[in-house]
Amino acid sequence: MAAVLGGVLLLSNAAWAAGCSIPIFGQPRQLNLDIVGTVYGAAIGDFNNDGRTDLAVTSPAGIGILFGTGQGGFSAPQTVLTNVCDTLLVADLNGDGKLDLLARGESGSGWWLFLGNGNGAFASQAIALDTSYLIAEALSDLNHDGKPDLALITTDGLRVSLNRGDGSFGPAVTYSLSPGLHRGPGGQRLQQ
Ligand SMILES: [Ca+2]
Ligand SMILES: [Ca+2]
Repeated sequence: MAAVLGGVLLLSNAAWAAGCSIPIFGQPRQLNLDIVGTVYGAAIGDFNNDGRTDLAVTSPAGIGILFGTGQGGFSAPQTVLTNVCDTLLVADLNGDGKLDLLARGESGSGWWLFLGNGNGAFASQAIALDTSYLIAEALSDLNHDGKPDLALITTDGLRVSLNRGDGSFGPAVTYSLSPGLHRGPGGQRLQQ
């Protein structure tokens, strides 16, 4: 498990007790990261394909990558994109074996697709996504075609956009949700 709070990374090892399917986390270990300003979002992945898990963070400086040392540490952040984003999702969106980033611009100012080149650098392109009334977002292969799709929880319901295979997404299909599943912007459950 990993979480970034301010410029501090909290790591905790997970273990499974015998016969138990719920992981047990050890005491968190704190790493001070050289990140200036507020961290808006973070995601993990091997962005330079060296077999070591790296950390991507978005802050007022843009998107930075902290390359994993493989021994629990990270390099100083390297700003690889100057786009200021408040949401960061990771998956190989175009199926080339290199991790890509999908990010929402600051305060909902559009979405960006950052295609990874496998050495920690990214090419950026703006993409159109209807993310109005957004509460939460996730990437997952929802139709079992091997391509990560985009699922958005909005106040209108579950909005699913299928990946075309090149990192772009088709038109959204909205599924209604039980009112009990709706949550407000602060995470609170809305009244039915
Ligand atoms: Ca790596
Ligand atoms: Ca890719």
